[in-house]
Order: sequence, then structure tokens, then C-alpha cells
Amino acid sequence: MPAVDARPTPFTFDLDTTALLVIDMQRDFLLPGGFGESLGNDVARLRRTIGPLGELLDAWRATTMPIIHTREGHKPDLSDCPPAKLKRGPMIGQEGRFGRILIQGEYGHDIIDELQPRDGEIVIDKPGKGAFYATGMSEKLEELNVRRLVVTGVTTEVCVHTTVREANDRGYECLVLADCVGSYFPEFQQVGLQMIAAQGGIFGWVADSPAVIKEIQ
Ligand code: TIU
Repeated sequence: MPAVDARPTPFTFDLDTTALLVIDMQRDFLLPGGFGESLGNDVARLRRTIGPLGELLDAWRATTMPIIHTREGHKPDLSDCPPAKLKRGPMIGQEGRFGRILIQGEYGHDIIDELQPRDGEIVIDKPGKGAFYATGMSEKLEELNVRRLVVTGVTTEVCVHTTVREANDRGYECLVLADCVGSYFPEFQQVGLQMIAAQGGIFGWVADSPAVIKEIQ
């Protein structure tokens, strides 16, 4: 079994039960001039993940292991957006530079050009921060016989953390890749990663992508 050099212990996995999860690498969060930046965030802190994630995808695509992309967003009528979320995110559904913000079908809602899903890869749309809530994620992972997730995407402390916590409670083993997850806040990036691997790996493991690429090439 391949073993990735990870914290707090090596992460062992096999090619039959492991999937790559790419969370919310959407234009609304990552493009200069987009929604994320309009909130005062420095998108460079997220964009540093694009290069390493592209290299990881290249290596992963040469294997038979599944790739699952997620996108956070809502139906055009916002019927799947809880009023409490809209109250604290009043820009959701408003016209932004890249279309209606976080609305399915809009340019800004889709995945950045560099990391566009390829044919055969799975795309899961989710209304919440976690990838399991109100989606077909559990059923899809069952169908694919996946038990372990290599987790990448944005943002570390929001959608990545929520998804890893959801996955953890459902019995999945998660390896989070530090160079392939990003936060607008450097302190959240640091502490968010520490929280995953603390207490003997309370939520999972943390490593960098070259350690995974080395094991799957
Ligand atoms: N994908 C994701 O993390 N959604 C967010 O709203 N993140 C923030 O950091 N705001």
C-alpha cells in the first residue's frame, strides 16, 4: 500500500478506494475583480494553490482513481439558499462582475479555466459549505467504493474544514494537502491545518502534494 509522508503519521491508501476532492475552485472565489476580492480579500492567498493543484491533477489523471470537483452555489430563484445564509451574505444572487454571485450557470460560479473538470470527472453542486449536506456525495462515494479522500480546494477553514468534518463523521479518512488548500486569512490557514492533524489526527492527515505525486507516479 502506498504511504504518504504526512502529519501526524504516514497516510496509507490504495488505488481502489481513494478519490481526489477539489473543493470550490470557482471564479467567484479566485478571480481578481470577483466576489471574493470585492469583499476585501486578497485572492493571491487562494491563487497560490492553482499551480500545485494543476500538477496534482496531471498526476492523478494518469491513474484510475476518481476525481470529484465541487461548486458552492444556488439555484437562480435562491430556493435552496437558507434565509439565514442570505442575511449574512446579501451579495449572493446579486449581479457581480462575473454574473450573479454564487448562482448556478453563471460564469463566476464555474471552476477556473486552469482546473476545469475533464470528461468523466464528477462535479457536485452544493448549497452549503460542506460537500455532504443536501448533495448526492455519500451515494456517489458508495457507488465508487471510495473510503479515503485526498482533499484540496478553498477555503481551508470554511468549505474544506466543513467537508472534512462531515467526511470524518461518515467514516472517511481524509488527507488534506497544505499547498493545495487556501484561505484569505494566513492565520486561519495555519491553524486550520493544525486542527486537522492535532490530537493524533482528530480530523485526518496533512501533507504536501509532492509527497502524494511521488506515491502515485
Ligand atoms: N468555498 C468556501 O469556502 N466558501 C466560502 O464562503 N468561503 C469563505 O471563506 N468565505
